Amino acid sequence: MKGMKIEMSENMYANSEDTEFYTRNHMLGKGTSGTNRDSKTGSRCCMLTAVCLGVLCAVLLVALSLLWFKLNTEIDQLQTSCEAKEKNLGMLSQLDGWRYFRSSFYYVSTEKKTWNEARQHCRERGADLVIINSEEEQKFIAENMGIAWIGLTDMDSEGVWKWVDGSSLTTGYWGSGEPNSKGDEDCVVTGYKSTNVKSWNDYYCNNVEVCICERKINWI
Ligand code: MAN
Ligand code: CA
Repeated sequence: MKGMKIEMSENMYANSEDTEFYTRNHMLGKGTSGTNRDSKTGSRCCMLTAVCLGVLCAVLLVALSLLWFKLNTEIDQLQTSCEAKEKNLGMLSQLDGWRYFRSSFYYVSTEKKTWNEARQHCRERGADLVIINSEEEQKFIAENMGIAWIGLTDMDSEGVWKWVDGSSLTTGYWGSGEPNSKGDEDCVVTGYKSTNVKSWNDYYCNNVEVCICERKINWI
């Protein structure tokens, strides 16, 4: 049907062109042969170009769809394999006392130590005192946790809280009324007074407490 329509309209177009050429050439006293044929060839050429472009578009569309499908499949596969790896890491870490959470291993010491000794204890295990970057992480470490040292101190400059990697504190989970140091409480514990998420207290660095060590995973 479509083919017929195209052919019909093409004939109509050709016919109207015939008439136009006939009239023009008749008035000029010329025949209708050469120029008319050129025009017909031109219009066929246009049509062919349009068809070619259409086919090209269709091919591109199919290629893009295939690429999109392939990419999505690969992303799905990667996600599944990452989830499986995370699960394995989680299971493995429980074996020797380390717990896994979002790209880090955590370990709670059994012995009580001063803040400096606690930091040393973590470093000897390829870790450092924990740095808390989110509420989720704070919730994770606060779970079933009493008082424990974390990697936060203002021992270099009173009131300027720094993590053990040198970064500044942005969000703190201080207990009510904390920090309240008068210059003598430069190290921070979590789990002070309550099991609430907001449970940090600035404390004497020479007090002896258990500590939470964190070892980040370098995926690269
Ligand atoms: C109270 C509070 C804390 C403080 C300790 C020191 O519990 O004032 O902020 O760190 O005493 O023992
Ligand atoms: Ca305090």
